[in-house]
Amino acid sequence: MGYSIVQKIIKNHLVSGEMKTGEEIALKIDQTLTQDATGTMAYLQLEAMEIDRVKTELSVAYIDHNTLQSGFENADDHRYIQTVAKKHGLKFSRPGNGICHQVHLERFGVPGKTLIGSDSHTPTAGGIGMLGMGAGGLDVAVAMGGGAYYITCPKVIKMNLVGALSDYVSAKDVILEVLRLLGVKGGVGAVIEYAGEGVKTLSVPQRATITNMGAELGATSSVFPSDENTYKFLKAQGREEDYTPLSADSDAVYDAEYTIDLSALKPLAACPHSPDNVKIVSELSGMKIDQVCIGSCTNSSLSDMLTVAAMLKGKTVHPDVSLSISPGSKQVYTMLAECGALADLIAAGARILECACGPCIGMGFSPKSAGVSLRTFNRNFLARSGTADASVYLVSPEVAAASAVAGVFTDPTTLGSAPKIALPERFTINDNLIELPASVEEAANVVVERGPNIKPIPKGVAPAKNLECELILKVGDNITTDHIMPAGAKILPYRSNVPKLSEFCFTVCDKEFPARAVAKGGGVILGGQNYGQGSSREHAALVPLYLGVKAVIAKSFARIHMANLVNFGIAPITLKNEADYDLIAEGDKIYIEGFADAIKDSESAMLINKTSGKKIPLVLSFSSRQREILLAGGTLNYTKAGAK
Ligand code: MIC
Ligand code: SF4
Repeated sequence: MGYSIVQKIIKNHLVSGEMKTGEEIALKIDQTLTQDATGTMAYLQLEAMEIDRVKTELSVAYIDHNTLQSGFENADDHRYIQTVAKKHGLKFSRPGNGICHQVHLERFGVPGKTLIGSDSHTPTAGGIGMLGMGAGGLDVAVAMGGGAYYITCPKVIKMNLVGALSDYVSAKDVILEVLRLLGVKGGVGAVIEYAGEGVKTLSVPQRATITNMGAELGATSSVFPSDENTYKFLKAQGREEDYTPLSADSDAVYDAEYTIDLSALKPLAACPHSPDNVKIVSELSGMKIDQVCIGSCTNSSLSDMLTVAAMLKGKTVHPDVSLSISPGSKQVYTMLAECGALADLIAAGARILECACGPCIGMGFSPKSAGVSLRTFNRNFLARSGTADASVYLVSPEVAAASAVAGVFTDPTTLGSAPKIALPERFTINDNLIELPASVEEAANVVVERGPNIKPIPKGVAPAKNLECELILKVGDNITTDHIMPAGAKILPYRSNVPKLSEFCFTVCDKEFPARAVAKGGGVILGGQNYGQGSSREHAALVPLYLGVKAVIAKSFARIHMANLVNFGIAPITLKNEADYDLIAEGDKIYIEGFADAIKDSESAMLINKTSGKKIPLVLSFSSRQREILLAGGTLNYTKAGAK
C-alpha cells in the first residue's frame, strides 16, 4: 500500500508512536515560527526550560500582530522578543516585514519539512508542500529546544480538485466551498490533502490561501503536492535549491475523499458569525455595505493585491464605504510600489495600512455600529472585529474590490472578463528586515530586555484528590478562543500580562465571569461541541488557570486548545452522554470523587451534581504522557521534573 503526502512527511519525522490513525505520535520538528501576540509567552517558557540555543533547523520570531503601539506595552514586547531571539539563536522578522505566514511562505518554507507555529494559521505552509501545524507557545518552545511535537495521528481526507477556476472565482472560493462541505468541525483529527488535475492550475499563493483557511475546518493541517508550480515559486523567490518534488503514491489510501469541480464554483461568502456559514454571493447581491478590508494571512499575496489594484484602477471607492488594504509582506508592498499598482490603490481611495495582521485581529478598523464589513480574512467570529453588533462576511479579494466600488455586495462575475495576473519571474528579494541571531560566542553578551508589561506566567497546580467546586460558567457549541480570551486593540497589548488579561476572560459571553471566578475561587466550565476552536492562543488556557479553573467539561474539544489545556494542567474532560449537558446548570455544586486518581489511570469518572443530586458519567481520554503532565500540574512542572 502506498503513502499519501501527509503519511510520507509523518514517516520521515516520526520519533515515537505508530503511524496509525488515532494513536498519539511524536514528530521531529524542522522549523518553528512565533508571532508577537503568542511569542512572549513562548519565549518566557523557553527561558523557564533553560534552553540556551534553539535546536531546530530554523526558528523565526515574527512581529506582526500587535503593531499599533498605543502605549509602551507592545514596544516592550517587541524588544523582549528581539533580544531573546538574538540570544537564543532565532531569526527575527522586524515589525514592518509582514505577516508571519506570508513571509514564511516567501522566504523560508521548504517542501517535505515540518513546521509548528504559535499561531493557528501555520498550515499556510501546506501551500508549498510543508506539514505546518498550529500549536500552543509552550509546545513551540519545547520544539525549539529539540523536543518532539505530539499529535494524534491524523486521518487523511483527499480533496480532489478537477477543472479550473473561472474568471473572478478564486482560491478563497475553493476553501469556502470546502468549509460549506465539511463545516468548522469537519477537519478535526484530519489533514486535508489536495490532489487531482485541478491542483496544477493553482499557484503556490493560491494554494496557501486554501491551506491557510483549513484552520477554520479544525483540521490539524492541509497540504498540497510539491510540483512544477512549487518549483516556479521557489525559483522566483531565489530559493530553487529548497525544492523537492512531493506527491502521493498512486495507490495511497485515504480515510475520506471529496471532489470539487473548480469550473463549477461561484463566488462565495461566509456569513456572520462563522466561517462555515457559506452562501453564494449572487444571493447577497445588492446588500448595502459599510466597510471592506483586504489583506490578512489568507489573501495578501502579490497576485491578490495586483488583482485588486487592477479592479480599482481608475475608479473611486464608494462614498459610503471605507476600504483598508494591508499587503501581506514587505516584499508584496515593495513590488506593488515598484509596478505602480500601489498608486492605483491610493488613487481609488483605499486606506493603506502597514503589512501586518491589523483589522483581522481587531487592531483598528472596527466597523461602525451594526456595520456590514466584507473582509478577505479567515475568521468572522462574533465581536472579533471590535464591534460587537457588526456583521462580518468573509469573501475573496475579487468580491471585496467589486463591492468596495459599488457600495453593495457585488458578484464580480457580472463585471465581464477578469484581469489576468501572472506570478512574476522573480520576486524582489530583500531580507534586510530579517535580523540574524548572535553567534554562540556573542550570545552570552546579549542582554534580554524585559519591560514592565511582561509579567510572570501563572503556575499550574496538581489536581485535587477529590474535586469539589462550582460550575462557574456554562457555554454552548463552537466556543472560540476569541470568546474565551478576546483580542483587539484594547486587550492585545496585555498578552504578556496575564493578571490584566484576566479582566477580559469570557466577557464576550458573560461580562461578570472574571469577577465571579475570583469570588468563587475558581471552579469548572461546561462547554458544548468543539470547545476552543479557532486561534492557538494559549492565553485561553493560561488565563482560566490564573482564575482558578480546574477542569473544562465539554461535549468535544478543538485540537490545539485541548493540548493547551493539558499543557497548563487544566483537565479537558468529555461528557459520556452529550444529553447530560442539560443536567448541569451554572452555579451548581459539583463533586468528582477520586479526581486525581482518575486522571492518573482511569478512562472514566463520575460527576455528582450536588445541587440536583444527578450523576453524570465523564470520559477522561488521555495518553499516558498527557496524564503525567496533568498530574504534574502542566508541562513546565513536568519538564522541570526531568521528563522529556
Ligand atoms: C488569530 O488569527 O486569531 C491569531 C491572532 O493569529 C491567533 C493567535 C493569537 O491569538 O495570538 C491564532 O490564530 O492562533
Ligand atoms: Fe494575523 Fe489574522 Fe492571520 Fe491571525 S488570521 S495570523 S490575526 S492575519
